[in-house]
Amino acid sequence: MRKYSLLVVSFFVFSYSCSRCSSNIQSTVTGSGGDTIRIIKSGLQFPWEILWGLDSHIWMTERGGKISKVDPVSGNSVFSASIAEVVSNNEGGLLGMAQHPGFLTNGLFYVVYNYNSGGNYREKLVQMKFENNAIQPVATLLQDIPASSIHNGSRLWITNETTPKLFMTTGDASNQPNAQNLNSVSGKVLCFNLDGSIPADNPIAGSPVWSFGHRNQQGLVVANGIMYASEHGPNIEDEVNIIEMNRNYGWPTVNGPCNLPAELSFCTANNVKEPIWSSGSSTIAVCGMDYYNNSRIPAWQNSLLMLTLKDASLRVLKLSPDGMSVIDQRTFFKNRFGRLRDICISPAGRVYLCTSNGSNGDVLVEISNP
Ligand SMILES: [Ca+2]
Ligand SMILES: [Ca+2]
Repeated sequence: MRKYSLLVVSFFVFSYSCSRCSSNIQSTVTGSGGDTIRIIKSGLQFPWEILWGLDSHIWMTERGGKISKVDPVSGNSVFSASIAEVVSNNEGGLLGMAQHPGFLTNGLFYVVYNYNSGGNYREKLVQMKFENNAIQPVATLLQDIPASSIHNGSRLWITNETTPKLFMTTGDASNQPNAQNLNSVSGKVLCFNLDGSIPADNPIAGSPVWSFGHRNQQGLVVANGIMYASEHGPNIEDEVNIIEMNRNYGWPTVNGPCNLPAELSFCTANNVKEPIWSSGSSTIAVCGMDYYNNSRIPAWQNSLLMLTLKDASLRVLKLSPDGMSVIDQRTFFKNRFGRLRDICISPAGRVYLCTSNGSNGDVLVEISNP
């Protein structure tokens, strides 16, 4: 395993372009504290999800079907297994993962993956159990979700509430009108109880649909009671949205803000919720996202950390004190590691990134501040 530390100050690339930010953008210098980076694991093949587990290990999915439990210090996989049913097809495969709040005692966790059913490519949400150093499926919460070689989402997030909810993003699976079809689970944010039942207060009785009009969301995080999702735009207007129950996010009619004549009428008629950030006239392919508020890297406090594939960078989106808008945007590590897929943060404030370059050359990177 390659292991090294480098001063990264010289690699920090700043960007102040922020078409959607307010005019009072702060522009203080970051990265002056001697942050270090360390490749903790290499030889990966399209890692898709990395999460900081309740057992203080990094749990990781790889798109081909592998789940690993990684020691964040040594980088060793202390457990790994593959889900045989997973069928990886371009953007499809084993995707998002989340741990049950009681994982340390019940071993339960959730995964989303693509599979073949009767000759059709599909997606399913499965509850699994980690026990006696093995994993096994416990329950299928939702299956036969339309899937495609592109636009399958999917991230999972479990809220920190008295009665936690499981949220899941789905892509439009190449069928754009489905994003506006409330009878379809494509192009949505879905909401479940942890046993897979439908919460009684979901907007449509008996349906997991929570919000709609989404294209392909591959980042999801809840912070300070606010749910944020990153969403790929077509060739313009990647988005970061605040997800609210029963709201329409516009796809496929609306890209980014409601600023074109055809969009304005649709937005008015459908009460479309506009993004709090969008990429404007090009795309950077926004993906995994987490919320940072640790004193280890003070300049990143109260920020969304969002990875990009095409732009091959980490975007630090500084939030307003109320969390409802983006007030500053900076770009780090551009082209240093290649395409970046997902991110997690340890309680000590270390940030972990995984790449999405393929050819068994993907890595897990630790960013810390000694
Ligand atoms: Ca939108
Ligand atoms: Ca627009």
